[in-house]
Amino acid sequence: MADCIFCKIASGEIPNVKIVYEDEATMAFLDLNPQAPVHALVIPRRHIDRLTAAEDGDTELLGKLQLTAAKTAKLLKVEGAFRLVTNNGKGAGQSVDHLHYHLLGGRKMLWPPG
Ligand code: DGP
Repeated sequence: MADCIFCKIASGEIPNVKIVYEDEATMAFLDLNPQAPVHALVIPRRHIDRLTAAEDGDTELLGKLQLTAAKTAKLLKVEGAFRLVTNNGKGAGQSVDHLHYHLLGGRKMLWPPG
C-alpha cells in the first residue's frame, strides 16, 4: 500500500532499518521506539491491515509469522523468555495499520500487561 510505512520497510525504501531476519514472505526488524531491551516487529511483507483482516487464504502466512517470531527470538537470544503480542485496532493501541507482532524480551514481563 502506497502510504504504509511497513510496506515501505518491506520493500527496502526506508534506510537505517535494523533488520533481524527476512525471507520471501516475512521480516523482523527492531522497533524505532523500544519498550524493552529487546523489541522487534514481525510483519508479513504483503499488506494486511490487522489480524482481523486476515482471511482463510492467509493461513500459511500466519503460520510463517509465528516461525519468523521464534527464529527472531533465537537470533536476538531471548528464546527462553519473550512476549509476542499484536495490537488489533486503535483501542488496543494499534498505530500502524499493517499487521505486526511485537516481540519483547530482555526484561521481566508483567501480567496483566495493562
Ligand atoms: P503499534 O502501536 O502496535 O501499531 O506499533 C507500531 C510500532 O511501530 C511502534 O512500536 C513504533 C514502530 N514504528 C513506527 N514507525 C516505525 C519505523 O519507521 N521504523 C521502525 N523500526 N519502527 C517503527
